[in-house]
Amino acid sequence: MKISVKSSIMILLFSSCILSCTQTDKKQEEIAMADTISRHMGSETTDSTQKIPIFKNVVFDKAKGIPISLKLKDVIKETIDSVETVDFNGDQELDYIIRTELDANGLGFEYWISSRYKILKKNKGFSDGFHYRWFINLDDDPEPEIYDALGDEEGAEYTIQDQNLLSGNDTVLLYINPVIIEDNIKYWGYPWDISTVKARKNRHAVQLYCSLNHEITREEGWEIDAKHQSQVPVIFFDGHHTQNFHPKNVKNMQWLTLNEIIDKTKR
Ligand SMILES: [Ca+2]
Ligand SMILES: [Ca+2]
Ligand SMILES: [Ca+2]
Repeated sequence: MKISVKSSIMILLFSSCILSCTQTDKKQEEIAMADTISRHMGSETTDSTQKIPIFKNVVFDKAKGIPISLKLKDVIKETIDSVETVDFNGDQELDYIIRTELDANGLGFEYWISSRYKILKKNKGFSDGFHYRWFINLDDDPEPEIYDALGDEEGAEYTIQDQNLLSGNDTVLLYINPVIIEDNIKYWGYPWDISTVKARKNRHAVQLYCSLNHEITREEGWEIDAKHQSQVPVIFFDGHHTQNFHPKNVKNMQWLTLNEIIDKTKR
């Protein structure tokens, strides 16, 4: 499962660019498709089968690169390297994630700024390895949770994180093993291969397609800080595999809410 990061970083940067351009279209398509399906199902089930739950696909939201505006230059005093926009606080208004230029030591900062130009988070910037992030609301609080894939040549951490926009600190809710299902075949879910998580929603809750029954072991010598978990569950994703790495014996696939998965995998 080791990743040759040096050779793949450039490809990553390039492909994440393409990804962010195609993401919105794809998302719209998926929402439209889900709408059609639920309308269709709705019309068939109005009278006799009210009890059948109607699920709608839920997809990731991803930050998109935009030009640096004068207003943002006014808010951030350091030199801005890049700006991305996404609704990270769940109020339906696009917010900003800004990266500053790296200093001589390869250090920079990342600012999370609301649509009303309030700084809600400040993180230290990373200068090597990879860091991917997607947004999806998985619980009762309005702000989306974050699926975060962070790694380097030693290994990677795949986590679902909760945002606290008052303190500006994100906390890890769950360490996961990402697995892509493509044409009924399972592949390791490298972050550059996934398009969205397999998630669905009825009126009450979002469920994730997952497995708590597998024999996946991670990179030798790579320890993740998952002491509060009895196991690292598999979460399934849509995507297109670029490497033929198949996870071991992933069985008993089921739909569970994030809180149910946390409950069933806690130590
Ligand atoms: Ca917002
Ligand atoms: Ca939430
Ligand atoms: Ca939350």
